[in-house]
Amino acid sequence: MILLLQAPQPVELADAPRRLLSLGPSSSCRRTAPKVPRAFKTLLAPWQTSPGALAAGRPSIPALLIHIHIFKAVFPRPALAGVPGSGGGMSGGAGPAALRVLVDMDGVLADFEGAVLRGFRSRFPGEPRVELAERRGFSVREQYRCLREDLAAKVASVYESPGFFLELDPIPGALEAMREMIHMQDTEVFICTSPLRKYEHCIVEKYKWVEKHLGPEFVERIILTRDKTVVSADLLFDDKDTIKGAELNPSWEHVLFTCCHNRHLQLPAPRRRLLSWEDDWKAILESKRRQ
Ligand code: T3P
Ligand code: MG
Repeated sequence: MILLLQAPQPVELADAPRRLLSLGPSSSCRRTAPKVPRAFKTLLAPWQTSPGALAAGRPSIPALLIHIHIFKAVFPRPALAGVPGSGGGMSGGAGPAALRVLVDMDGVLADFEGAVLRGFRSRFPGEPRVELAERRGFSVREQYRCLREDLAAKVASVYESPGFFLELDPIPGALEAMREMIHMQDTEVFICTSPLRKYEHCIVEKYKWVEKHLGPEFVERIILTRDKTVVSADLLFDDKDTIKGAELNPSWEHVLFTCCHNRHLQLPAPRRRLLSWEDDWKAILESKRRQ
């Protein structure tokens, strides 16, 4: 966390907690995080000094604008498992300046749609199906239901089968992009994915898929949740057009990853897309760093 504050003179990091409270009401203190936790104030309380006493005898120095990376000193982010100290995504300790990126799995890293169509065609060769060019809407099951009521259960049986998630093909360029992103300075990368309600095979196979295609280090970076809105990050690349959950104002910007079922949607400004992994995902990360 970065606290931007106006101080009467440079503040030593070791001295920062006392000074922070001694600045008094005339100091400007802008928080870049939504809330200063109660624990922070409690921790600082013993250092609190009367602003009047401190001000007495202090020469008048023009105010300086300073950044104090105070939470790095006071609340070091606990290191996650991974390569220690790299400063990049695997260390988990990239610091308060790190950009946190969530990358969805199905439709972004793994080709769910292609596998559903192939599986449906081989299992139900005589039945009508929805070609990828005709896919509309996130839910495969709902589109098959519109085609014919009983096809909903049939298509669901394809993606609920053992082996379905493990055998998904990687989306072109996804693995290379992830390997590059994870080594970027000041960048934390997580794979944020939802399990099916019928989760028996899906969950373990998602873990195995990540291990098989990206290696064990990335398994440490899996966030499995039915509600992505409660996960805190700067960016979320996801093919689902609308992501709702308990948090009405998620911290991340949702960048829509183009997939057969969402390519026809017109996004209202300022929403943006990543057209594929050939598209300029690095520019999106950089634009977010500048904000
Ligand atoms: P992810 O969050 O990685 O995109 O719903 C469970 C997972 O399966 C979720 O993975 C999305 C994917 N999925 C689809 O993409 N389309 C569907 O119609 C269904 C049922 C699931
Ligand atoms: Mg998805």
